[in-house]
Amino acid sequence: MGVVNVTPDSFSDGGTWLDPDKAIAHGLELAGQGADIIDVGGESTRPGAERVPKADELSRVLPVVKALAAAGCYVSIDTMRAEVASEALAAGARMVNDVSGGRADPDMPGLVAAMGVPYVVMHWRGHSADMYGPAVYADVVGEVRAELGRRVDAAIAAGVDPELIILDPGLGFAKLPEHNWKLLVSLDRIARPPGYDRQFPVLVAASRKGFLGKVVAGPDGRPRSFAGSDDATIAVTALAVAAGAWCVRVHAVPGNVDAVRVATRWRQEYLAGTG
Ligand code: PMM
Repeated sequence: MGVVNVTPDSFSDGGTWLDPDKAIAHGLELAGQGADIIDVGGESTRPGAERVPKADELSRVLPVVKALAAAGCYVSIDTMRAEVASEALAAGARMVNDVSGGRADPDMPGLVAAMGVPYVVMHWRGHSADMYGPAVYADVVGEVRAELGRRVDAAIAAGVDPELIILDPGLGFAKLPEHNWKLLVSLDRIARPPGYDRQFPVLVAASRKGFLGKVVAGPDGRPRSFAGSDDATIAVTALAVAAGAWCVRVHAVPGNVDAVRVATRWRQEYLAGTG
């Protein structure tokens, strides 16, 4: 999944793709580089971000979704608002990526159910204005699983087909670096919330996030720049896919496509060997 943030203020690429023509060209470039899904978003969720008015979000994403869908891209709409999701689906998007997992807008699960599209349900504890206040866990993996499980219950109760639900641990959203790493090494547990016998597909969105920049900090201890974290992102992609992740959401596609291919082959052999 390649990211097209049509925002002035996303943490790693804010402002770069705000112009619709540039955003469309970028989405086409990511698709040409091998992204199977193009995720278009019009509201930044960087720490401290305030909400964007719905009209602004719509005017940012709709022309981009429409053009990319018309060009044959499989487009995902990254939004917490049911009305934005609805209009984006009408404009040709085929999947909904809701970082609030249905919590920000109670109409979202019903809309997704009515449209019958894949639904990314991310773990979330509140809006980005206070990103780290709720980052308090006694057992981060257990709590994220339980809270995701309740979002899955709510989605299914609203009529969403369980086959279309994708889970996301929400790296960086109410998570400190140590929480992100614990979740990354527990993807198999994230895939199976309490009370469910099935494995849901898992999406991992570590790309360029600050916890990666810290691990590859320079000798002076300064975290790597956002774009300077792209190789670290590729490393996470390989590890996450080898551990069973279904999808990775990334800003720079080419190296990640190779990592997905290598890790998929690795996992195939691993699964064959372990019966
Ligand atoms: N992170 C961001 C935006 N959208 N969607 C999902 N499903 N999971 C995420 O972790 C996620 C997301 C924020 O990062 P960005 O500014 O790079 O888009």
